Amino acid sequence: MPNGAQALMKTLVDAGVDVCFTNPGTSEMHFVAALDSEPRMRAVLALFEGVATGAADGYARMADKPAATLLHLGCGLGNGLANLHNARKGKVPIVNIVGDHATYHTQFDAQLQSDIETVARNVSPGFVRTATSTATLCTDAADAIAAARGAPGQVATLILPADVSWGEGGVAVAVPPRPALPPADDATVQAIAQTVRSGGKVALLLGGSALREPALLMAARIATHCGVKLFAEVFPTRLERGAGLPVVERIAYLAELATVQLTGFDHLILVDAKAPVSFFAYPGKPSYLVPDSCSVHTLATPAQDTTASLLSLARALGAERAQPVLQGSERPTRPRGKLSAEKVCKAVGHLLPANTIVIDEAITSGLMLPRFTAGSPRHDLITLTGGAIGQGLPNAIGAAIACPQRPVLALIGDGTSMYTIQALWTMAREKLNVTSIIFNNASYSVLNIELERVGADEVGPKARSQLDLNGPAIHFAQVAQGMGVDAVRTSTAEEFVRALEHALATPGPHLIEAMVPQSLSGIKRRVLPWLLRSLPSLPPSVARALKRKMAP
Ligand SMILES: Cc1ncc(C[n+]2csc(CCOP(=O)(O)OP(=O)(O)O)c2C)c(N)n1
Ligand SMILES: [Mg+2]
Repeated sequence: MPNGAQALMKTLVDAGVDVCFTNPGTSEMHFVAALDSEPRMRAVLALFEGVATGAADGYARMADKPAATLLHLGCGLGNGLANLHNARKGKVPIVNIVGDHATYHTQFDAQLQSDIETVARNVSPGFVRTATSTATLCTDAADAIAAARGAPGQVATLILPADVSWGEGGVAVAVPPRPALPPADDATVQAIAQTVRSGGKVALLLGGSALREPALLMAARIATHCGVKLFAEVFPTRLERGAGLPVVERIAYLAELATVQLTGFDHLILVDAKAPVSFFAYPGKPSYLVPDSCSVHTLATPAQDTTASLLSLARALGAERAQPVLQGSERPTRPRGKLSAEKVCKAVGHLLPANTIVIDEAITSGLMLPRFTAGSPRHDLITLTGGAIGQGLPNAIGAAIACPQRPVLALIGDGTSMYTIQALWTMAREKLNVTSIIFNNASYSVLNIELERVGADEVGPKARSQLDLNGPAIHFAQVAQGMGVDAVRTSTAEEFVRALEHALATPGPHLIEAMVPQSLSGIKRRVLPWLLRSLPSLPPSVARALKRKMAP
């Protein structure tokens, strides 16, 4: 008879959950031991829980099925919380397994005792369960797996007490296949078709699963046939883009620019997306970004089949056979001279291999990435869904494990990279085909902009130093080499291009440190708040042209 952990392992892999990102402790030792009882389970060690949870997130975004995590009690879960938060916002499925003290041990309030369920509820509102017996453990696990991959995907937390894990008499349980999602009902489709035909200016706002090829193609048919604009949510979980795919305009991060994009529309139709709101509140500025004169309609919720819903809408509009407009193939030229963030993005667009998984956590250094990669060969783009930085490097681990044949390119800010820099060690250990590009601008640059935007008028040296990474300066190539990753520091575009060519042609992980000035500094940074404030008073066409220039 297997013990609880062995039966749990079988339940997981039988349900297709065959990768586990771990950072274990004593309470998880029976789970760790059970890994060898199940050859189908791949176990990947992360040296910080934020790496394990972010890897599980990146894995599920690319594999379209959950991985498991293995975390150590409430404290380990707490360390992993930021990336579970990003997964929750991206509706990404994760089976989040958290070890706990033996059930009879909790009464003694030992050193690591804490309220795990309370920590978990923040990122796992739909499913938190503490297993209470070995006999029922796998039923709990099956429920967790079903919840994780439910409609929509979510983080499902299963708390695993040590004695439940080591107890004899575990019984593996089969998990039923994921039920098909329903499409939008006919009345909704007809009402929205009527709205589209009404003659007003209409936009579709696509999010979640609607940013994958089948839904995008259907939306693009509607767009061509009916003159409808296509927007994508600001931070997609996974966006399929590039040459041969439909073009969608992402809603801008800066609320002022998003307002420019949405001005003039009479109807906004949501497809697995939320009506746009400002990332933060700013004194005197609106939080809700949809203009008062624009009405919002929902074609499909995250719990519905977006492709089928768009197909129904296309049929209702006679658009299902329209030729969608697709992005043509075009690449920027090879950049030259002193390196800048813009030239890094240009080099990426110049060299991007087909089917690359691009992870954008470059913050201010990635502003030109969408423009320079728009016509590159088709690729997937993963973005920072929940705004909690430190997602990108861990995501790259998971994406590379989910798709071992595809190159993974992670573009990461220097400040951001330091949250989960240990991810590099796991990349080296697992020999993953990941190229990490770190933009070393020695600054939390974006926060300098935010400082001005929130209207903080007295900015002294103590405030400035909270946003400055220059003392001591970090040498990322050396940091990476210290963790076993092939790495190089580059200061010119020529060096960078050579390094990227080498990284893309050579298996295993690479890191390229790009020494760059801040993208928005000096006069540009000082003018920005003024420019943003003046946008509402400019003619819409001028405002739109400015938006395209600032955030293409
Ligand atoms: C978990 C978490 N902590 C802090 C922040 C606040 N924050 C947002 S961006 C940022 C700095 C990013 O710096 P960097 O990666 O160097 O990008 P840059 O601004 O220089 O382009 C910080 C600290 C956050 N978003 N998430
Ligand atoms: Mg920086």
